[in-house]
Amino acid sequence: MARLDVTEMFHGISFPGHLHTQDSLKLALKFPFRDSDILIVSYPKSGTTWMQEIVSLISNKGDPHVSQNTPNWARSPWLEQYYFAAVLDSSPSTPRVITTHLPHHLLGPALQGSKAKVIYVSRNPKDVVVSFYHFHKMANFLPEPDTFPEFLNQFLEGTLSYGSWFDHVKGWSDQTASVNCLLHITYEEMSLDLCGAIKRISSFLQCPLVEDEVSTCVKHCSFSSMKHNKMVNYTLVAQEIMDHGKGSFMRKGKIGDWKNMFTEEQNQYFNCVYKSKMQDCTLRFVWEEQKEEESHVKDLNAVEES
Ligand code: PPS
Repeated sequence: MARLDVTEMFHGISFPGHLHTQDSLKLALKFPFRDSDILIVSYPKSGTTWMQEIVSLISNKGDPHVSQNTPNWARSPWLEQYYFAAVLDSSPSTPRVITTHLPHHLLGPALQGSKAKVIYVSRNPKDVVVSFYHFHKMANFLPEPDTFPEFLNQFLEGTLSYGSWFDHVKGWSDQTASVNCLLHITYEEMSLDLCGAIKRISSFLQCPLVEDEVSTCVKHCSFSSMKHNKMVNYTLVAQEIMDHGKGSFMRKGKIGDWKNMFTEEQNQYFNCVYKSKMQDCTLRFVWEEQKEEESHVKDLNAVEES
């Protein structure tokens, strides 16, 4: 299945035709979840692969054998991709670990009534858009990106593949009541305290670890370990599908790389759009940079008021 230039429009969202078909997308919405399933949910470039690795390592008590010998897409396949059913049938993993980029308004109904454990990973959208931009350059199944300013506009308008970041994050965070068992964790939390994040996730999965096992998990899911692990760094994917000469999937793995791409104007515009689109979001996100900017704005307001 190549279909590198095909785009599937599904419920108003575009999906790369290389990995998705109308049938695979329709089937995803009717998937019969089991209460024992673990579902990793994210908007692209938010730390999906990292979470897949963390869950694999936790399930194996820190033993890296599985994560060093089975590709991540076979261990925790994407629900909406065309090969999903075949991979899931042959997957040895119990509980089943499933990944998805689908928004809540599409997948929520299939999860209703299920006790599947959902882990939602989010990341500062400024870093998401930068990571996504670089990924578009190397992934031949995604449209060649325009200039960064144009790409940024498409991100803010929600017209890129997989739809709007804002709708995705708001959908999964505002609807926690309709998902029985949901853990929301950010890329930033994992980056700032990987050990603490692993403990939180293992406790949520009811898979307790002793300190030594936590340390081995930390070691094997560090950025440098994962960058060199071909089961997760996507170097197994053929050059015509991902052009490894144009970049690496494990690119920088940092918080705040957006500062190297955004102009001051773009940052201000982004903050305005963010504020207006997120005003109805009940959850407060602690993006480091945003906090600094907000306190700066508060300071300015205080000066204006005095
Ligand atoms: S995808 O295509 O949606 O599955 O991409 P996703 O895995 O969600 O996101 C890829 C970004 O996550 C970074 N990454 C990590 N950062 C820190 N530590 C670890 N262990 C790690 N693993 C993956 C990866 O480098 C991409 O971010 P950028 O900013 O592009 O480096």
